[in-house]
Amino acid sequence: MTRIVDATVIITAPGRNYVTLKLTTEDGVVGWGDATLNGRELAVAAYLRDHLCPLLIGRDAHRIEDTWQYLYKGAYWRRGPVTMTAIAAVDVALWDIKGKIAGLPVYQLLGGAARDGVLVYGHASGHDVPSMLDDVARYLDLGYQAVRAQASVPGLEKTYGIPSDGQAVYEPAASARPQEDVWDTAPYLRFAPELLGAVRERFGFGFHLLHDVHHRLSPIEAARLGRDLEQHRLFWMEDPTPAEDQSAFRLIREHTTTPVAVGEVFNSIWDCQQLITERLIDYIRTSVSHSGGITHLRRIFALAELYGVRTGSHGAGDLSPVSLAAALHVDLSVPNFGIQEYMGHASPADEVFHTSYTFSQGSFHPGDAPGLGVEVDERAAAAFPYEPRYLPTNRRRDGSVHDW
Ligand code: KDG
Ligand code: MG
Repeated sequence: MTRIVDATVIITAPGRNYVTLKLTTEDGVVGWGDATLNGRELAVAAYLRDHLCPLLIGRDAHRIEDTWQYLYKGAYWRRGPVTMTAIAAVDVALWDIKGKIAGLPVYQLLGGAARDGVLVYGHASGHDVPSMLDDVARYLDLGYQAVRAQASVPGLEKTYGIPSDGQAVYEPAASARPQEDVWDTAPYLRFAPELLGAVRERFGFGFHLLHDVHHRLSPIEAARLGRDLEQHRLFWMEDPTPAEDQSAFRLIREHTTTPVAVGEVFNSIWDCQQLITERLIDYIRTSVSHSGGITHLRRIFALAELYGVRTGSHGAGDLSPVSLAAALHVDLSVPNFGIQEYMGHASPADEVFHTSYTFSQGSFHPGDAPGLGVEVDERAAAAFPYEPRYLPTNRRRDGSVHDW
């Protein structure tokens, strides 16, 4: 028995907002969990502070599965991003503690390394095709073997996912309300095949090419896009349609062999059960921090393995370095690993989060420090206070709200 004696929530904004859970045992062992939910950070912080932290005091830090079941089943209200991000933070912090007590990196507790490294994809983008191509070249020069390509859609004033000039990452500006962007599907559907074709024309087929649709299409539009992209041999077409409509993917599947990846907005195995068991997708993008932690993510990945679906976890900059480290430990150990997203973090983040993962030739390794291999500098964190920031909202040209 190793009792938890303290549970503290830290909110900090080194480049963007992050919520971090710190659990401390009676022996002074500290575990960290990421509780960041982009644009809804304070809701998870309150869920933890008001409802979960008091329940954790006095519990045995070693009983990870029991704590997961207790927080999930015991609440009566199940699932949803706020609940599952809060449970995830607890779960990941407990795995960190278990690893530190055992003197082993978390991946060793998960069965050990099933591969030498974790293939990642980087985010190339540009305001037009030539600048996007230069960005793809930059990633290939850095040794990446997989690159996601996005570019501003001609005719639209703003396109999500394209950083301002000179910025490495795209982050929402501090603001009390979400910015509102105009979205128009027709020019996007004309432009996307041209954009991805330009990448293949200049760089060939010797690396993995990915593209994110951000849930913007109807099923038949997605089917058409998938067909138009087949010649460019994508690694995946991500989030073609709003993800909660699982049966919609059947229609996409019937029309195209372009592989499909979905799941960054999912929070539980129930959200992707049909997609996996009916083999409607190729990659499941659930993440450690938004899908109930290591304990639940492993369950999703095990179900996916039965149906030949591979993993491709979300890893945007709004998932903190604690999340990325936890993801790398899982990725290294699961048999059906596919790829891991790596967007990186804005530079002040490394003042707060001290990491031990390493990058080489397009792959990451989580390192061999006991636990996750990430420590949080609370004094540095205090220098970056929270500011409200939101993902943008989309409206069609007629003013109506469009899907994300
Ligand atoms: O919080 C949402 C972002 O992480 C998301 O929009 C980024 O789509 C994204 C991706 O694939 O990283
Ligand atoms: Mg995405």
